[in-house]
Order: sequence, then structure tokens, then C-alpha cells
Amino acid sequence: MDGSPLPLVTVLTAPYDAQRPGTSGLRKKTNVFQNKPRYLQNFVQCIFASIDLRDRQGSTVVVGGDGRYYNKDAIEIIVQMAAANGIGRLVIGQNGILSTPAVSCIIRKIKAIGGIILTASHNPGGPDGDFGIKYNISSGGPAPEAVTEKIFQLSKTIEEYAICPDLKVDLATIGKQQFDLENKFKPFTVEIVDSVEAYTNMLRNIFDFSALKELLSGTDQLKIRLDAMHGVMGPYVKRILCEELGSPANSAVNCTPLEDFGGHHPDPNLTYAADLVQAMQTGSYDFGAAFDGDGDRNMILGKHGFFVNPSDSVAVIAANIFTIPYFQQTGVRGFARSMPTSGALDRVAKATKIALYETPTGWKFFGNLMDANKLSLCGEESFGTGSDHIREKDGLWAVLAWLSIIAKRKQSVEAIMQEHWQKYGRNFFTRYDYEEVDAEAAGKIMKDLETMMLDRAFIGHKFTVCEEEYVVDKADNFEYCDPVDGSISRNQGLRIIFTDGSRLIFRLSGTGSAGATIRIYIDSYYKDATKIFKDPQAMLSPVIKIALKVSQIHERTGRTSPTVIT
Ligand code: VG1
Ligand code: CO
Repeated sequence: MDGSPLPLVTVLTAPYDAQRPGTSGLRKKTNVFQNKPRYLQNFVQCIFASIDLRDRQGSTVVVGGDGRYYNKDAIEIIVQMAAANGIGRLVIGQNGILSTPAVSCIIRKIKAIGGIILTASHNPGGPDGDFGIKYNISSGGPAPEAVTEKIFQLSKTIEEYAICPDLKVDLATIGKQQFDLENKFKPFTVEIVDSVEAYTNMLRNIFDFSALKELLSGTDQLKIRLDAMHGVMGPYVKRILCEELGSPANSAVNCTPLEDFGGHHPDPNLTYAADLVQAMQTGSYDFGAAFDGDGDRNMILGKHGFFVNPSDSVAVIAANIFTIPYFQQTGVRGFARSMPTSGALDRVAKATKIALYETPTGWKFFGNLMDANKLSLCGEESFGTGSDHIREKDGLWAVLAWLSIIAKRKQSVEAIMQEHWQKYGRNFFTRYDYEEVDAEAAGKIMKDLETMMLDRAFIGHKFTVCEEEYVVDKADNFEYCDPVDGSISRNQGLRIIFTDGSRLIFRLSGTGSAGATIRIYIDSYYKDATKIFKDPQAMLSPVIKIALKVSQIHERTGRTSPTVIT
């Protein structure tokens, strides 16, 4: 703190259209953030302006990102703008690194007013990839729709933003830095914190670390392979799994965060985490997992690459929930899943007589339920699993949850899954993604589908495929009324439910940065012991055929197959 106070400056700007946050934050091509004049500044100003001035003055905000290209530059601008917008203190991960779950954890721990996360999550990074900003509120969860809508409205009329251009922050050194600002009595404080520490302490209080240590480093140790996909999780995996829980150093791979994720999609699914799948297929490992760029997603694999569908993963954790000490203390208040997620969790909820909530896609919808003590465990089919320990999905938490179950049951991933299906029956699930479809064409496909589905004559319609008959029982455009605050979210996916309970869902993605992504989700339940071990694609093939027929998606997009099948 030497020299004269730093000047605060007001800069004139003009609105950009289309700064509407999607399912989880604002995502665009990196060059939009980097090269469109004041694009980032406009959005950041709208975030700050969305916070009531009285709450904002002197408040604390957490900032961090997944280390992708432009992460640090963006943080430097955010620091300068936070200072000029009345924020009193920023808590930032060292070198600008914090996973999304870690941001949620720190916001809650230090009672910050919110957090800004620089990430486009599972989207590729680099100068030609994507960049993004997520904004989380004081609960630690993604801003709810009322807040993102406010930010969007502000972005359409913004005329100026405030910045402290001479403020230079050192992101590398852990500790406090203070800055004197012009016309301010109190100095502005930046605190650089270890990226992993608070999050590790939290997990230590949730899980039985000594049991996990025994599992991973004891005499009969479980061989694991964790793939951070060059995203933010590298340092977390190394510190927690290797250093703390004693897993050998070579069990953690791709643990150096890279600005472009090594040129790959940091997306933990069978397509983009193909290396892990291959390594698992050799049979050298008992358990495998991968994470996305910002560390909130997870994929779980068993020996020989046995795939655990995320919809099943949350159901298995639910069925074994008391293997986790945290839940022994808190009890279980309720379960929830996003609408397109398979009904596997519903079976466990029913058997255990625990309430089940069905929300729209996106983690932001779980927060209210958690804050109202109605929800303990939830998941999404898109590789998201988590609990009310924070307000974000949490990839490493899910891995430790699975390891806790394995430690207790002393069974393989595959055996745990098979016993689960035998007990509860199996919801076969698949998702087809058609990425980067022409946006107008995609909109038209959805519109036409909706018109057809909402026609009264559609109810009772019979589809005969592969000698099986599927009769439409219900068709709608999913709408959610939040049981806590009564807010209504419309247009959350076109849903066809057949009389046998099978569901077919069409939805447009809200996380892409170019064109539109059409997602088709299919869920069919079988209890019959002769069927539950069959291949999902074979079991779901009749409903897949119906999906392709009613949407005409191949004919209308010129595609012959989806970009990704899960
Ligand atoms: C996708 C997933 C959704 C997830 C969201 C954010 O959204 O389907 O389940 O919550 O990504 O994930 P969409 O609108 O593209 O279907 V991530 O790991 O931000 O952060
Ligand atoms: Co993510």
C-alpha cells in the first residue's frame, strides 16, 4: 500500500444483445470475450449491478476459474471492477485456480455474498475454444433464474461500467494484498488462498478418510485410475487422492491443468474420455473416474471399463447412503433428479419412503430445495452428482462416495451395480446429442414436434416398432413450479410418456456456444431378470426409432447419426 490512492474510472459502453446466461453461466467463443470491446466488462458490471448496493458495499466475493485460456486476464479485469463497484474483499484461488465445487464450498464457509467462476465447464478451451462466466449467489449455488434474468435485462441497457484500471494484483502469492482507492475510507483487500485446502477440509468432514486410506493404500489395495483431463481437478486429485489417501502417484493422470485441455473436450463421457475407457479395458484397474474442466462432473467406470450410467450412479449412492458418515449425521431429507435423468433414483426413493423431486435441467433448481432442508442427494444424467454439502454438483465428492460404498461392501463396481438392478429393476437410459445444428433448423424441429405432441389426437397414438407396441399416455412441455418459492419455469423439454412408463424427451441445450445442440433422452424400465443385463442400445432401440421418426431429425438436419451417444 504505497503511493497515492488508485483512481476509479467510469467507462462508457454500449449493450451487446445475447448476454443471456444459459443453463449454467454465459458461454461464448473465447474470442468473443477476448476481442469484442468491453464484452467481458459489460457482463461483469451487470453481475455486480444485480446485487443490491447495500449488500454489495464492503462485501466479500470469491473468484476462481478452471485455468483455461483467458482465465487470468479475465480475473485481473474482474479484480479491477470489483474494487470500483464497492466490493470490500475478494478471495481468489492461487493463480486464479478454483474448481466450481471449491468456489461453492468457500462462498459458504466464509459467508461471501457470491462468487464468480471463469469456466465454460466441459466445453473445449483455448483461443479457438470456449470461455464462460458462472455467477453463484450467497448460498454457494448457481444464480437462480430470477437473478440471471435480472443480469440479462441489465445487459440490454448498460451504458457504463466502473473500473480501477491501475490496480495490479499478484495472483501467485498466497496472502493478503491491500489497495487504497480514491474516495474510499477502507482499503480494498484481495486474499489469495490455496486452491485445494478449504475443499479438502470439507471432504475430510464428510467421508471416513481412514477407511478410504485403507482401501487405497492398504495391503489389498484397490487399483484406481483418475483422469483430470487437463482440467482444474489435477491439483485436487493429487492432493486428496494421492497425498492424503495414499493412492500411488501414477493412479492420477492428465493432472496438469492446460489452457486448452490438451486440445480435447474436458468432458467425462465415453466419447471424450476415450483414453480412460481404453486404459480401464486392459483390466489393470478396479475403479476409474474422469472429471470435466471445472470439476463438477464425474464419470465412474469399473474394471474392464464397466460403465456406470450417471442416472444409476446417483441411485446407487442413494441406496447406500449411510456408508457416508455425513449422512449418518444429517439424515436424509429428500432425493432429486433433473427431469431427463432416468427414474432409477425414484425406485430407491419409493423403497425407502423418501421424497423425490423432479426439477428442470441445471443445478440451480436444486438449491432452493436444499436451503429449505428438503433435499440431501441429487443428480443429473449429464454426469452430475452431489449433495447438500455445497450447492454445486461435485465430481470428486461422487468419486469418494463410490469409494466409500466399495470400502464398505467389498464388492466390485460391476457387482454393486448388478445387485442394484436385481433389487430395484433397471432403468435403461441413453442420450443422443446432435451438436452444432443450425439454430433456426433446430428451433423449427422443436416447434413442429411440440405442435404434433400437443395435438389431442396424439394421446393414445400407437407406435408399432420391432413387433412391440408403444402407446402415448402423456405428452407435454415440461414445466416446473418450485415448491419453495412458487416460481414457475416453462419450456424445460418436450416429453412423451408411454403407457409402459417409457419416456422420450427432446430438449435444446443451453450451454453451447455455436448453433444449437438437440438432445434426445430415452428411459425405459425393466424388472424382468432375463432383461436387466442386456445392452441398453438394444433394449432402447424401439423407442429410439420412435424418436427419430417423430422428429425426422436425420432428414431435417442432414445428419446420419448423433455426435455423441451416452
Ligand atoms: C448441460 C447438462 C446439464 C448441466 C449443464 C451444466 O446443460 O445437460 O444437466 O447441468 O450442462 O453442466 P445443457 O443445457 O447443455 O443440456 V456444467 O458441468 O456446467 O457445468
Ligand atoms: Co462443469
